[in-house]
Amino acid sequence: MSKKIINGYPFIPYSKKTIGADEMTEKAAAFYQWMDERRSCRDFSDRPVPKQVIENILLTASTAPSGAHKQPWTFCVVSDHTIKKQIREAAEKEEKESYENRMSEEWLQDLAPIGTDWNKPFIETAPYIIVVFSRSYEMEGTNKKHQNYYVKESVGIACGFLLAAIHHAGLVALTHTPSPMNFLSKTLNRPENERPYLLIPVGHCADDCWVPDIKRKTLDEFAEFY
Ligand code: IYR
Repeated sequence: MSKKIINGYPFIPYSKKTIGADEMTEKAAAFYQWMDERRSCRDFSDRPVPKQVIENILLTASTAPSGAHKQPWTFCVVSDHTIKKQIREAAEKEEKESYENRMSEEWLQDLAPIGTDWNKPFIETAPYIIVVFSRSYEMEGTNKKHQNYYVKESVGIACGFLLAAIHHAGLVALTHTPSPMNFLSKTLNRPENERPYLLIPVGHCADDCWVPDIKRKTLDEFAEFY
């Protein structure tokens, strides 16, 4: 294989088989239709999921681009019942406070069509909870800090890949945002350079699963072509 050196670092050739316009059009439409079937689910089954499936979903997330290729993320996978129960209790405590005292009237009204409240049983029901942490810096030894770049953007993109991989595997997820969520750092004993980013239950959807009847914006509503 040929190699070339840029700035003293190795580069390798990257070639992607180009496809014709017809096949491209078909593939893009098919992928959109498939992704359009994805829904955030709150009704989970406790049916087990092979660990290897979760591993491949995580590996897919890790193919995301990141600032200076720092890959500033840690995915903590929780299947242990005791830890899930602990996380549920802590999340519900914060969420109860949020729903009852911290969220504005407008926010609560905006959430009404989604049907959420402070109860989060899915944290215990789903076979896996993926808690995503962002890493703002890396430590070299005990003293030297190395900054990461565009951390929120990078971790957000990785979570997008994760959700697509979960959907592709025939599973469902919820991007849950308990707030504030610093309790997750404590419960999972995470280091100082990590901050919780999202809590994502993953599993099969329940036999009796309901999602809000909401519509997505049309292309005209969310895209501008110049
Ligand atoms: N964190 C709360 C509220 C909530 C926020 C968003 I953004 C949602 O899309 C749905 C709910 C909760 O998870 O219930």
